[in-house]
Amino acid sequence: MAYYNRDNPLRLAVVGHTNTGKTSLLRTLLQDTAFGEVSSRPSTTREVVAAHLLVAGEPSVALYDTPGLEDGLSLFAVLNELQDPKLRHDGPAQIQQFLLSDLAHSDFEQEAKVLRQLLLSDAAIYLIDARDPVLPKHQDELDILRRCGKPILPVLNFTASAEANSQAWMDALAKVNLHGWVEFDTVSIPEQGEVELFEHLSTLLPKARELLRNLLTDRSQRAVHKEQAAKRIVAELLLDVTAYAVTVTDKSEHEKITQAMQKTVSAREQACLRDLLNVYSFTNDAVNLPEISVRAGQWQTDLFSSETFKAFGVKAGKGVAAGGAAGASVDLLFGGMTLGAGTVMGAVAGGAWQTWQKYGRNLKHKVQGYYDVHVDEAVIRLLAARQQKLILALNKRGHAAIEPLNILDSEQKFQDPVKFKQFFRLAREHPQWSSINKATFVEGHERDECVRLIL
Ligand SMILES: Nc1nc2c(ncn2[C@@H]2O[C@H](COP(=O)(O)OP(=O)(O)OP(=O)(O)O)[C@@H](O)[C@H]2O)c(=O)[nH]1
Ligand SMILES: [Mg+2]
Repeated sequence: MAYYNRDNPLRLAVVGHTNTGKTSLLRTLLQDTAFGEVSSRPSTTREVVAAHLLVAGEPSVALYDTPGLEDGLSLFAVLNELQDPKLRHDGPAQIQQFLLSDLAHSDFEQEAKVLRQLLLSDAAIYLIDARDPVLPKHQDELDILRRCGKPILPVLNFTASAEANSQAWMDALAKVNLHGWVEFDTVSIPEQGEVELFEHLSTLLPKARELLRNLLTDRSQRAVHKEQAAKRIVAELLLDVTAYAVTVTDKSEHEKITQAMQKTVSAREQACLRDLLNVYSFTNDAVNLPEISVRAGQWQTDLFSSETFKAFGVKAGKGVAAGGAAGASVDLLFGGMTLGAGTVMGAVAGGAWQTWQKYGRNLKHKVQGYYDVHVDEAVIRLLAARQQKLILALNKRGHAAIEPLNILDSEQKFQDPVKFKQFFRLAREHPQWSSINKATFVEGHERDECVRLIL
């Protein structure tokens, strides 16, 4: 039986001067953007609030958010005044004595809540705003907390700031024999930040070693699952958009249709964003996603390139040669010339059945004067790049962050998903795999295989 469990959770009090980011740290550890109230005003948290971290589904670690300490100097003086000489070497008894005094229910009510909770906890996580200079009020505060006789793990917050005085704080901590600390910016977590935090705690709390090891394993497994879920969401987006096809039957409608497709694709990307935010437990306002300019391309040039003609064993006649002339061939067929139909049908009869199957839908349309409009390949690459960037940013984002993320739509530095080409070709050939085309949407094993190509 593990020492700590749901009936006897490991109790960690998060304490420190006011406005140092205690509630923010809880939000980050709990991965809950809604926990407590975070504000740049001092004394935001007024009561002790508990929340639990799950280990194997059990709430085995209790975190206590506490009100900020404000007046360390006065409290230090009061404690020394109250001090019974017999209790000189008994810090916890001194604190108990203070908690029984009237002052603990009047002038120092907030401080009393913190100390009461710390006496009931197994350890303290002591939050420091590393931008603060080390002042006597902080040192007195730390002295008071140490009297509770609990292990203290200092966490230097705001370390990403240019004004951080991390070294001064480390020196001050060393002077009171606190030689271990963690640098942990609660808004943008350094990689391994959480791991370091819990590993340091386990050196301070030998009985909690097994629990904290399990907690870390749990959290890293959950991170892997999240990433897998996120990749799947993105792959579904890419398949939906790549396979998305709208048939144009009247050329004058082309512009209107492509504009409507742009809107549809943007909405589809927004839905993907919502799903991703949900996987990472962020709210919808966490990310600003600038509209992507979704150009809708066409197949016709591909389809009626001299290459395609070659594939059909059709000899492109005059005006249907390579390069720029491909356009001419389109017009030729578009005009409803029987030449196109006849030639193509002839090719089919001539044994190009597989090729017909591959391009059949579009050729048939084309012959009838229809064509399919698809979203440009460049747009699909851009969508892929944006989602990759977004996932990287969400992985790093702490749940205490308040500023929305800005995802720029630059394509640079990002690689296509592996097997993108294969995926792209396959998706284009199967408009029925796009869930955007609701009327024709077909799920199944083959579609799933296609999604897997880019996971
Ligand atoms: N840039 C940055 N801002 C942070 C960080 N941690 C907290 N903040 C901000 O600092 C302010 C105070 O954060 P809180 O979490 O409310 O601090 P607290 O210690 O709980 O404050 P009280 O409850 O008033 O004692 C808020 O504006 C936070 O957004 C951090 O790591 N980096
Ligand atoms: Mg708070």
